[in-house]
Amino acid sequence: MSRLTEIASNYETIRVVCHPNADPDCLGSAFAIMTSLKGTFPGKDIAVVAPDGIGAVSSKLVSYLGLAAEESLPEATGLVILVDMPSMDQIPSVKEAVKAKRIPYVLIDHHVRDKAAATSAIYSVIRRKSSACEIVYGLLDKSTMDVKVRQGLVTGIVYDSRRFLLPPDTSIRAVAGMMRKGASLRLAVEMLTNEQDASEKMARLKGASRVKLYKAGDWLIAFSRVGSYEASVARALTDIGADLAFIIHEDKAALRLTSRSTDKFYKRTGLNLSSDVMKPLADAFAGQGGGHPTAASVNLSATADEVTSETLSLVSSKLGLSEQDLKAIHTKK
Ligand SMILES: [Mn+2]
Repeated sequence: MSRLTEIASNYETIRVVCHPNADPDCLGSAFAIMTSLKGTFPGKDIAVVAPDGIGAVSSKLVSYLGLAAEESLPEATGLVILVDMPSMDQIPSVKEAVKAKRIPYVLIDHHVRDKAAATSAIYSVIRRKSSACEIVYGLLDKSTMDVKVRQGLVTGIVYDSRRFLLPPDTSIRAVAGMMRKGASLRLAVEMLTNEQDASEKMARLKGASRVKLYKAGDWLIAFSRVGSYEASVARALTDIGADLAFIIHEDKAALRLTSRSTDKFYKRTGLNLSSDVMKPLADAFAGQGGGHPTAASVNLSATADEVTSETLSLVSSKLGLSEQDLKAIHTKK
C-alpha cells in the first residue's frame, strides 16, 4: 500500500484540490488520485474540488474524463490533497478552511518548494519533474489504472512538459509506459488543441502591439499589458523573439504580473523567474506569487511603473549588468 493510500485510509471525506484555472496537468493528476483512492476505498466520499475554476484549455479533457469537480470543500472534509501547487496561497478560501478546522493536507507538486507549506503538510511529494502527472504516475498503483486515468495523465504530461520540450527523458518514459497500456498520444494532443477564441487572439495581438522593449546585454526583455490571457500573451512574445516577457494586468483591486522566459535564456543565465524575480517582487510590494524557473506570476500592490522598474533592476542585477547595459528600444518608428 502506498503512503498516500495509507494516509487516506484514516479519513472518510477526502478532497483532491486543484489550483485556480485548473490546467490539464492539475486535472489529470487529481482525477488519477481520486480514481485510485475510490477504487481502494469504495465506501469513502472522495471527489475533486476546483475552487477557482477550470481553464479553457482543460475543457476537452474534463469532458473526456467525465469529471464533475466541486467548487468548495464540504463541511465534513477530513483530508485535503493539494495537487500541482506549492502551497494554498493561490486558493485563500481553502487555506482559511484548512486552517480554521485544522484539516490535515497532503502536497503533491513539481513547482519551487514552499518550505512552510511543505513542513505543515502531513505528507509531501515535491519533485523536479516536468509535470505533477508524472509524479502521480510514479506514486499510484499502476496495476489498477484504467485507460481513462492513463489518458488523463498522458494529457497532463504532454501539456506541462510543453510537448516534451522540458527535461524529456523521464516524461517520455512515463508516457511510453502508459501508451503501451492503451493511452493515446494523438488523443492527448487533440484534447489540448483548442482553437483560440477571438478574444484570446485579440489579447495576443494587443499585447504584441503594446510592447515596451529593452535590450539587456544580449537579451531582449518585453513588457506589455493586457486585460486577459496574460500567460498566452507572454508565451506569444517569447515565441516571436523575446527572451523574457512580462505581462501586466491591472485592475482596481490589484496588479498581476505574469512572466515567461525561454529555456535557452534560463540555461544560459540561470535566472529563475520564480525565486529571482517574483519572490523579491512579492516581498517588495506586499504580494504573493511563484511558479517555475521559466514561468511565474505574482499579485502585487503597486503601480505598473513601479513594478516595471523594480523588475528591470532585479533582472539586471541577476544578469550582472549595469544601468548602461540596459537600453530601452524604440518600437514606434
Ligand atoms: Mn503542473
